[in-house]
Amino acid sequence: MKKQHKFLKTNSRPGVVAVCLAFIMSVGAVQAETVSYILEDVFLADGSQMTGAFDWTYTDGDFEGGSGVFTALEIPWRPTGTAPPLEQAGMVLTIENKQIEISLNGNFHDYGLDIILKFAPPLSANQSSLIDLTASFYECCGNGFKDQPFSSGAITPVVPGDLSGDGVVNAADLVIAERIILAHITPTTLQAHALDVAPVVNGVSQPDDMLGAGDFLLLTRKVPGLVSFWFNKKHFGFLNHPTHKHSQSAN
Ligand SMILES: [Ca+2]
Ligand SMILES: [Ca+2]
Repeated sequence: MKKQHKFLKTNSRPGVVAVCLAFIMSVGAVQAETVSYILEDVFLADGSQMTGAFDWTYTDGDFEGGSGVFTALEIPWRPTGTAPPLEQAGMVLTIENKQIEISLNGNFHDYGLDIILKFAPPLSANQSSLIDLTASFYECCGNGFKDQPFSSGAITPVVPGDLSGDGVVNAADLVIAERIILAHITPTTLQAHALDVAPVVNGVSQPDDMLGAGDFLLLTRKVPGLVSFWFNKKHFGFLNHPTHKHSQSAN
């Protein structure tokens, strides 16, 4: 007991207390970071495409320990009306840094939905992870007719405004953006997500799944640093909306 008392006494020195307080304050200041990803060119062996996007939120220094939430998802061959909507309890949507699992809980077990997408390498904040085509599989629709492997795909981080895919946002991206908005070129899935930065509400980018003049104008202001915003993709409730539409609205 005498030793313990001495130990406590040592720790109660003002300097140590200050260090402890600083530590507590620094822990309290740990920031949550979010990276948005898309399912890029994820195709089944029969040629149908699975599309989706999710946010990965983690605390500084613990990327692997983050958690993911889908913001969009469309599962091929999934008949409407025979399974619970994706936002309901029947869906099991598990995103980890090495794999995604999509299945149904016991009440809907007969539907037979079971999808595993394994990544190699694990999620990265700035690089694509390829789908492991051997370890991933797709089972759907209860009768086995649609069960098949995946034939391609990657999990790719989206840098808002980076349409060229080089990780930085500059004039070269504006050139691409202009051509997309003028419908001179069709955006890739990655470009469609990266360009969808408007509208901005209270300083937070809230993509609306539409590409229009508002997105382009925001980008022209962001490139020279006139605006700063966070890319907090709003959660869409897992509606099937993988296709970005051109819009003439200000959004
Ligand atoms: Ca770029
Ligand atoms: Ca938009």
